[in-house]
Amino acid sequence: MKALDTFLKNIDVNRLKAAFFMLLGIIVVGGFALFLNTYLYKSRASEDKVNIVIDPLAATWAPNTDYNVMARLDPDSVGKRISGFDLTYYASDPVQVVGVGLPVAVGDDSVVFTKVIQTANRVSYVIQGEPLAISVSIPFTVRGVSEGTGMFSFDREKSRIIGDIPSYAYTINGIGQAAYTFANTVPSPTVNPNVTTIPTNVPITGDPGPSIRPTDPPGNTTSAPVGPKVVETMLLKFQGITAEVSQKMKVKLTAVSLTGVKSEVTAEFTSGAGGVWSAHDVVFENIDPNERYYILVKGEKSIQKKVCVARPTETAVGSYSCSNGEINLANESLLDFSGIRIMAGDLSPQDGQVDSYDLSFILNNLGSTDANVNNVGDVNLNGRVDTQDYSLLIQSLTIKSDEN
Ligand SMILES: [Ca+2]
Ligand SMILES: [Ca+2]
Repeated sequence: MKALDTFLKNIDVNRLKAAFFMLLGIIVVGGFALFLNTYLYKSRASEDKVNIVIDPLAATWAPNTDYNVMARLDPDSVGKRISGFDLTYYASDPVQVVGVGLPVAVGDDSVVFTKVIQTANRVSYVIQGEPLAISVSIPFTVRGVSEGTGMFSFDREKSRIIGDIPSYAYTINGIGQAAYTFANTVPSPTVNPNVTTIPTNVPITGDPGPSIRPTDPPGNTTSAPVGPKVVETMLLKFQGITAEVSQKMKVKLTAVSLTGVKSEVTAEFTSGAGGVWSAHDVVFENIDPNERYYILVKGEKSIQKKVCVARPTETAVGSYSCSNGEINLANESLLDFSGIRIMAGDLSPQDGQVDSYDLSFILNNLGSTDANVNNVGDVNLNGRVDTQDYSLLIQSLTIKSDEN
């Protein structure tokens, strides 16, 4: 009798336990699934892809200083939109991510983002209602805590980018991996083996030239002749081109003096490592050694950029701008403009503007790999006209016109 009683009691307890765990399971799984479905999880196979583009992909910077880096979420197909994202990122020593700013919808500032999660290596935002974003830029602040080279990128498995319907996550296609070098003395590029350095044990003698000798009587400054100036090396970087490509690019260069005298030359640039383009022995005619110049740079698919110093830099892509030329062109053998970007957008035939012609050329030729079409519309030189080219033009709409 007692044995039977114990047996029944055990059944009751086991039943209760089973019921409790079943209920708990329903609550946990149901609640978690609802959260994941709404924000994070892929509940059905998604053919559509998004690229995570990091800009810049490579840079050499001073340690212990904050630098801005943009991560852009770009759907790979036209008409696809983003309603939220959950990104897990990582950085390796000495790179540290010290901040994540408010995301912006590229080309549409009416989109409102709400933060869901932010931890040490994870950030998640959803969009409040409509409109949704075509492409999202997220500003990260990085710094190097010591000298050395480190990586910054995103975890494909843990990151989610949500489409225009809840529970519809994109397949994350390409993820850029950035490599940042931090050095106390940034070395000058060694692209030209012909440049010889002066041995340190030989004192520099001789006349440094009248233009940098303020004590000269005024009459002497006219002795330096106006004539051609050969710049041994010029370096450029173009927005959206972050690696070496097997192409050359014709670039129009105009040196403009403070009195408005112009010297124009078209130079052919060759692509190199890290997206740095170089040209050698560029000849500017009629350069006055007593003048200061700025240089206008216009690529085959670019908006014209005005550069006032021989080695300009910028922290955000496209942010460099200047007014007065400070380049003593006659004295410069290296014009290193690779610290800034020449922005894309004015396609052939060029009219000095990023306008509906340029945008519609890309939209009308999306997916094309035809050589003639690519010559006009493949802005990032990846071999086809695609949404990345479109995004690059959208970014340039804030600049819109050639600088002069
Ligand atoms: Ca145009
Ligand atoms: Ca392209």
